[in-house]
Amino acid sequence: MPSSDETIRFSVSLPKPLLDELDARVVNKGYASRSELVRDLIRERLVEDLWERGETEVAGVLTIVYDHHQRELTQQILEIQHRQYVRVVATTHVHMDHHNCLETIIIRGMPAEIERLSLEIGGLRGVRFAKLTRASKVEN
Ligand code: NI
Repeated sequence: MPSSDETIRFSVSLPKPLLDELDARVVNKGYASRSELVRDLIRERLVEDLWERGETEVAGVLTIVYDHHQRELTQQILEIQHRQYVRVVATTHVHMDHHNCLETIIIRGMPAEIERLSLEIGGLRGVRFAKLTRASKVEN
């Protein structure tokens, strides 16, 4: 019986063009091996599936760039963050120039709630960029 963290080697059959794509990615992204890349792809997919199923608490990082001169925008962003259905764990604020602020907001909660909060903040007038990075703990 293999232990749970044991690495098991198995072979995969791929059409040649797909393998070429894989190898090109290994080189371009600086992976040490095909295995390393395939492991990352599988983990990425597992995290995506967790978000899609929506049954487990996950974490996300919302990155926004906004114009802090836009009236009441900063206040609106703060008020949305203070709601109870998700937990804002941390925020980092960088004053980029005279107009623009960049903020990263780390959020924990159920996927749908994090998505909702991100859409709400991203849709505020004066928010010029909003991107949610979907993350989760990965067991293996
Ligand atoms: Ni600022």
